[in-house]
Amino acid sequence: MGRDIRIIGMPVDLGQSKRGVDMGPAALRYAGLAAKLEGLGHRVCDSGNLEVAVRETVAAEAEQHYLPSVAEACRLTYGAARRAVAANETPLFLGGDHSLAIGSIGGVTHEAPRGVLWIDAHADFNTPETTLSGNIHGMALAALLGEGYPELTAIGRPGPLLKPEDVVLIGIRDLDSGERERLRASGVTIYTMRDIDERGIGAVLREALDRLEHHDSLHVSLDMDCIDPQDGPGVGTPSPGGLTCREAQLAMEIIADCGCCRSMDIVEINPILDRHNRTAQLAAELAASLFGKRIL
Ligand code: Z70
Ligand code: MN
Ligand code: MN
Ligand code: MN
Repeated sequence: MGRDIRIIGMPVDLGQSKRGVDMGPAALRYAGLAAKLEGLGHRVCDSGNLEVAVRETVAAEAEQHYLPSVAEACRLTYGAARRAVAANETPLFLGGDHSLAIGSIGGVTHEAPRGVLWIDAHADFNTPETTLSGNIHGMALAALLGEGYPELTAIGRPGPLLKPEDVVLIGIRDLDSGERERLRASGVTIYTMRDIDERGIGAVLREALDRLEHHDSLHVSLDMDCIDPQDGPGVGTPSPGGLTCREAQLAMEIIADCGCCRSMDIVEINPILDRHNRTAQLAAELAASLFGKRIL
């Protein structure tokens, strides 16, 4: 039985510094995302893009790293996520930078918790105290766990939107020093690139899913900088030593086998830095694998 997939674009680029991430939703649409999912038997409905301030119109927020506008974008995303889940749809959020996940994950967990697979080179676990860049996309997961700017932790509902036992990080290889200390103390499960190199992506993914077994729904938050820059050059913060496209495909196929992924983010694609849209094309193929595409 196919799913009702709801595509929701959120072209926020204010959570980071490089220009071009706002073009991510278009790049994913041009890569044929909806047709690929329809080809698998799903019904796909595209809501277009949610509105977010254009950087040039909120220059006065620059010194606060655009916190008011990022928070507003997350509130809109939260509402759209909540409505999709209430309509029994599977929302697919197209970023934009990873700050949008405060809204998407907050909204999809409004009625009931779900497990989160956060696949990223980074942990996005900074707070205003530990950040070196000031960029809010590097604080998104910390905010979901209730730590950081009150403007971000108050979105949607009071209290932490996730518990540490609801979250598994995969693909991690680039942490700031204060962020590393916070992450170690947090109780979230972390699989670094070392774990993947030593044990293989298949074993790591199966154990990650076991860790989230107490949830019957999962959210996959896919930061495309998890991919090695050789295979996915079109991201704002490329980090060497990442997942190959084959490892990422296998990860998606193993998650698909569990049948419990009910929402997804695809974030951080920067078409200006990409080559012939290949990072968006890979992301669209990964989404297809996550939602049931099989080789045989
Ligand atoms: C760094 C920071 C980051 C994504 C880069 C990088 C964070 N730790 N997150 N790309 N998605 O600025 O906080
Ligand atoms: Mn990220
Ligand atoms: Mn990242
Ligand atoms: Mn739980």
